[in-house]
Amino acid sequence: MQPAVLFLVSSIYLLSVASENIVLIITDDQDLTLDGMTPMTQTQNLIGQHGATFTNCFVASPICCPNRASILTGRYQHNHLTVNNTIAGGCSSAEWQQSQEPATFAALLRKVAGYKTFYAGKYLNEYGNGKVGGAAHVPVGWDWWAGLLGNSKYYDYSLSINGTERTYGNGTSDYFTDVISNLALDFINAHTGDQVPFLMVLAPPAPHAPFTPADRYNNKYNSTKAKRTPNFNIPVHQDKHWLVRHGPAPLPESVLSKLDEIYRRRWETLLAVDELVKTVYTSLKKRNLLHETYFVYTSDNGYHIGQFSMPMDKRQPYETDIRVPLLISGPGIVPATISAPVSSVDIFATLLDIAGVEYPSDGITLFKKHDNLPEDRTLLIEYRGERSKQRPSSGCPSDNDLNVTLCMKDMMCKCQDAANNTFSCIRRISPDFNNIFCVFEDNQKFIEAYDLNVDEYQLTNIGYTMKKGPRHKYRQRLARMTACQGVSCILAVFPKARTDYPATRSDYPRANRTTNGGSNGSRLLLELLLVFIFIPLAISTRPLL
Ligand SMILES: *[C@@H]1O[C@H](CO)[C@@H](O)[C@H](O)[C@H]1NC(C)=O
Ligand SMILES: *[C@@H]1O[C@H](CO)[C@@H](O)[C@H](O)[C@H]1NC(C)=O
Ligand SMILES: *[C@@H]1O[C@H](CO)[C@@H](O)[C@H](O)[C@H]1NC(C)=O
Ligand SMILES: *[C@@H]1O[C@H](CO)[C@@H](O)[C@H](O)[C@H]1NC(C)=O
Ligand SMILES: *[C@@H]1O[C@H](CO)[C@@H](O)[C@H](O)[C@H]1NC(C)=O
Ligand SMILES: *[C@@H]1O[C@H](CO)[C@@H](O)[C@H](O)[C@H]1NC(C)=O
Ligand SMILES: *[C@@H]1O[C@H](CO)[C@@H](O)[C@H](O)[C@H]1NC(C)=O
Ligand SMILES: *[C@@H]1O[C@H](CO)[C@@H](O)[C@H](O)[C@H]1NC(C)=O
Ligand SMILES: [Ca+2]
Repeated sequence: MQPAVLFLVSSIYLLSVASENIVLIITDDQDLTLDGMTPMTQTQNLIGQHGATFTNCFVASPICCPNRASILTGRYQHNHLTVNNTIAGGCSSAEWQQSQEPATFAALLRKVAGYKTFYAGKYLNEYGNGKVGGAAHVPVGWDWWAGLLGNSKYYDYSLSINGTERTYGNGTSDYFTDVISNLALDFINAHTGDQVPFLMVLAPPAPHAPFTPADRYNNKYNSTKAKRTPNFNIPVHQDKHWLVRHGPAPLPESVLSKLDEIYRRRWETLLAVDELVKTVYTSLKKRNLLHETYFVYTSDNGYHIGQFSMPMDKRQPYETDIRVPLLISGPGIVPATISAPVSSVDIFATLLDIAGVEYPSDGITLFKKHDNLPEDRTLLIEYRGERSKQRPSSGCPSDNDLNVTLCMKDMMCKCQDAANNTFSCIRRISPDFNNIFCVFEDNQKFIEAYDLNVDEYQLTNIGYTMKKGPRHKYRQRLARMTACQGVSCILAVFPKARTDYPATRSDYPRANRTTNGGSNGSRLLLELLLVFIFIPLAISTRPLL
């Protein structure tokens, strides 16, 4: 479905030369609900305790490439059109490179606010593929580029270093997280500090499969087991969609011990990330740059291990998979725990706001004033299930069905994904409400809905037991959100915000920033010709569910 497109000319106003640096750390598959932040003690000390800890941050899509695209562009999946982890699904595809990559936060910060930009780590899963430019393709907006070719690995991988492929082997010094740390130090040490601010993005592979800790952290969590949440390995869950119902439940002890091992190894991989954060923090401190640097720490998606007797993965609409950590520290941010609901699509506007740049997106800035973030917000979560690319040889009966994928013999042949594991959900959090409503695009048009105020572990699907009226309203709101663009992604379900959110983002009142240092704001006015797809949507003023 291709929406009608109206091209708007928009302006970007750079009101002051920003002086604040930005360090964004994006981990791979780090959950929040299964205590995925526990190993990050330094990170919690240095960033968390000095800044804002967001307790209700949700991904736009519980999968790597689509959500990384949402972080980079501030757009929901239906707007950036990266729908899965393959080139055909828009992951680092030619279309992405042409239409989305020129307007990532990096491209805008560099072009409009004069930032010097640095990227080291995993980018988009298909980045570096020969069909889409290989290692020679350096995405628009990056001055220093060290992007991983392909998906997360810890050893034996290649990076594109400023467009030239460099391979890394199996030696201790090749450990990817440590390589990122060293590249970051090179960049910081080369930074002269006197003129332009910098943006650093650090995207380590942890705690993604294959869960390889640095040698020095091997077995650090020997006695740690997968978290036994109340929904862990429960035997009956007939109210879930077909993929969760499929296969044996509960899982036998032999599988649980494998899950325990994966859980602890994930934590062990994170210890090197915690060290990376400390290393970067310390070196900025030595360079006397801390007081003018923002840190943002998040993950591209969450993770489940054993919930509802599913082995381990993301790709599901449950809290384990859709919640991610988010910490922000920096000048003017007072230590606080923020419960306002926020999304991965908000990171874009937040980073631009730090630099005083405005550009339309589906999210809102979190930087402005945490207290004033909407307390009542409905967020969108979209996921398109993948099929097998070729006939799998897992040895499971499902090998004949190309519509399912990621089936593992040593996990009782349970499959982690299927083409019809495709869903969209609205997740609402407000002082009164805490719920999710999902509709699957499968033969049953299956509905899952939970009232998390009374059912934190999503044990009871109320999708079919709620009254017809509320279900109809949920459906309408979901339909609006899955078609939203720009401000309508807020307006569609937050009518009171109508006056708060003007028609174009450039009308947005600028927030004042608290800064200690940096260069003076010489006033500049830059005009850019921007193309933005904008569709005004009917706004409901009906009371919300
Ligand atoms: C990458 O390019 C930047 C900017 O030109 C340069 O300063 C840096 O030294 C290069 N990095 C490497 C490892 O060659
Ligand atoms: C690293 O080890 C793997 C598995 O042993 C091997 O296939 C690969 O060739 C090695 N890579 C390098 C660069 O030596
Ligand atoms: C953890 O277990 C492994 C074997 O399973 C053992 O080699 C290692 O010494 C143990 N480490 C600690 C810290 O207990
Ligand atoms: C990814 O999405 C594209 C576009 O919808 C589709 O053609 C392709 O089959 C999907 N890939 C997988 C592995 O499901
Ligand atoms: C796979 O899904 C397609 C529709 O997406 C359907 O036409 C086909 O029959 C399915 N194949 C199997 C083996 O179920
Ligand atoms: C989803 O697809 C799988 C694999 O083709 C099929 O076995 C299953 O019946 C489908 N379920 C629904 C609810 O569409
Ligand atoms: C920012 O500061 C200026 C001057 O001090 C003031 O007029 C303006 O209202 C402030 N803006 C906000 C959003 O607080
Ligand atoms: C800022 O501007 C004032 C006057 O406009 C000047 O005195 C001061 O030195 C400037 N500070 C910096 C850091 O450039
Ligand atoms: Ca991921």
